[in-house]
Formats: sequence, structure tokens, C-alpha cells
Amino acid sequence: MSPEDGRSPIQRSGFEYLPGFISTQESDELVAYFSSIQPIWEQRHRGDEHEREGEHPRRLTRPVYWLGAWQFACLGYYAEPDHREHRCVQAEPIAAPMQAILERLRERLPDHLPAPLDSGAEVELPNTCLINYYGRDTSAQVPRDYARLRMHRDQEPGPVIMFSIGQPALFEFVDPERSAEPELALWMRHRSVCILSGPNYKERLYHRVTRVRTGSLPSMSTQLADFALRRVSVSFRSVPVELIEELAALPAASSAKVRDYVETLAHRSPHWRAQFAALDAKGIKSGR
Ligand SMILES: O=C(O)CCC(=O)C(=O)O
Repeated sequence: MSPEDGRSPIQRSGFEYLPGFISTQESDELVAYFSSIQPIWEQRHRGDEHEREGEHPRRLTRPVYWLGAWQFACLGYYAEPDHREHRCVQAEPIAAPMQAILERLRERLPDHLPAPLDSGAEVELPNTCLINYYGRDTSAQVPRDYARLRMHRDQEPGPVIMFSIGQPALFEFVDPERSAEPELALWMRHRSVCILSGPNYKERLYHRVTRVRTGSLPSMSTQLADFALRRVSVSFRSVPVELIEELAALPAASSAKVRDYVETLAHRSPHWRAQFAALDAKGIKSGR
């Protein structure tokens, strides 16, 4: 099956693809925002946990930044769905240009809910998002491309909304128990939006990004040294508010694991500067 070329809208139960939904002015604002923040390469495991479990520390496949709530990979929010407390840390609010686009999407979200809303009720917008940076790491002698995202399902409750900015990305939905062939493959284009929901697209099918085209437009930059950026995606999710904690409220062993990340984030963010100071006040040292 050849991939959909991403120039036309797609509408299915549990899946919407909206090319050009983000205006050029909004995309310029997003590109400026993405270049102002400090993405980080996170390790899946930190401290001595991987040694105990016989696992090796491994980086995520791309640098990331979270807004709303930061789900540090090494704290395992996804790894242990039954034990989510102390894994999700209060982050900066979702940036204004993103929030404005979400507001414009609000009227579409009732179609993605399992049951109709009560009359007069308003659908809640997602309260957190993951910003993924795709490009080429130029720090090594042989530059390495980081333009993929491994197969996964987003575990948070409710619809997931995705914005795509930059070079087209090949987005695939697979059910590995049925076939290695994707059931849907789509080139997600610059300024497009996807919405996933429901038992088929969110619960049964996994999704992944296998390629991002090369090209220089739109021109995008990042605070990350030695990284030639060519696409950014933002996936918005809903995290139950009772699971979002202040960093200083984490158990000491957990905050020690993320202390170095927070120190890096603090370079460009007053929010993370304050969080870092709170760790210092508690005497939390790096747990690496
Ligand atoms: O980069 C993309 O478009 C997909 C992002 C994604 O699957 C995710 O953040 O969970």
C-alpha cells in the first residue's frame, strides 16, 4: 500500500488528518517558539536502576521538551501504567500560539469522545504536550539522523492531537499482531493536524514515524548544539491533574535522577530555574 500523500484531508472514525489547519502566521510563531526553548536528550533509565534490571541506559530517539507536565522517561510514567504517582512533574503552561490552535480544534473534539457531552458542557482541551525534535545529530564525525519515532501507543486517556511543522514525516499505524504492514501510512505535512481517538486508532493500533524528508524549508533552528533540525511535532495529551506533582514533592531518589535535566532546562526557563532552586534547597544531588 503506498502512503497517502498528505495533501488531502482524511476523516475516519477515530482518525482525522487536517492539512493546512495551522496558518502560516501560526506556524511562524511556532517555529520561533521551538527555537527559543532548550530541548533535551533524555535517557530511558538513570541512576542504578538499569544495573539492577540488567538494562543499559539508552537515549530517546529524538530530543524532546514537555509543556503542561513533564513525563521524564527515566521516571517511567509509561512503563508502569498502574503506578503513575511520582512520575509526572509540573511544567510550563502550553504556549499561547499552541493554545490558540487547540481552541480552534475544540469544536471537533466531541466526535472523538466515547459518549456525547451533556448539553451545554464544553469539551476539555488537553493539558500537556510533548514536543519532538527530528533532525540530524552533527556532533559525531559521521552525522547521525534522528528522524524516527519507535512504534508506540499514547497511554493517556482521551483523544491525542498532533501538530506537524517542517519537513513531511511518514506516519504509520500498525497492528503487529495482525501484520507487519501498516494499516494506514501517511505523509504528515507542514502545518497539518492529526487527531487520534477511540478503540481502533488509539488502543488497537500502534503508531510510529519511520522517515522525515530532507529539505531546508521552513528554516528551523534549535538551542540544541550540533543538531540540524528539520521537523517538529507536538502531541497534546490529557494527564489527570492529581498525577501532576511539583518537582520538589518527588521522592528524593526520583528528583536526584532528573536533577541534571532540570539544570539544563533552567538555562532558558524561569519555571525550571525555580524548580532547580527548590531541589538545591532540599539538598538533592545528582543521582547519576
Ligand atoms: O512526530 C509525530 O508526528 C508523532 C508524534 C508521536 O507519535 C508522539 O508524540 O507520541
